[in-house]
Amino acid sequence: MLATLQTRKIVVMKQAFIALGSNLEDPVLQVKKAFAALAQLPKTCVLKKSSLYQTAPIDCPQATEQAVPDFINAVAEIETALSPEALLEALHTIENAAGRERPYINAPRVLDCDLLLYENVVQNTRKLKLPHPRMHTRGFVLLPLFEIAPQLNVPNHGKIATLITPELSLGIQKLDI
Ligand code: PH2
Ligand code: MG
Ligand code: MG
Repeated sequence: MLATLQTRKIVVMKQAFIALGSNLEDPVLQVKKAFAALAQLPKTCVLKKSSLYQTAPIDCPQATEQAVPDFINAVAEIETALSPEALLEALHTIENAAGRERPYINAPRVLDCDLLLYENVVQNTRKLKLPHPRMHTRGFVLLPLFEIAPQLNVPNHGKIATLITPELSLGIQKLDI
């Protein structure tokens, strides 16, 4: 009988923050669908969702005469038992399911899901860099992140409140939806 007993499984949940962005094919809908897709991930719960923000494109080359459309950005706090690498893989799967194409760097996109932070992990591998290497310079990440985690410390960069400057907040509008 003893041989059939199972050992108890201990699941340790880790805190992570995900940035969402879209500037193609109904961006508001894309970001809302992405929140729902995060909630469907295995071993994962969505703890907080920021408001949606309309943001002017930053560092986006213009491939044609047409102006680059504004983005909708948001941030989610999740709790997950996935490893950072497994979570990253899952985020790519969500992007691909939304129809993400990558014709050139920072091209307009249906959906971008970036892993910003995973606990206080600092890592710099080819596959994954934590914290996200540009997050501390981007208002479209910092403002929604501050909304849901005002006390947050970004490893290597300090308190989120000190990272937000008036210049980084230009061209960003919180939406009432
Ligand atoms: N993402 C980028 C580059 N520029 N600009 C805005 N406003 N929002 C984004 O999500 C964004 C960007 C690369 O991922
Ligand atoms: Mg990105
Ligand atoms: Mg990305």
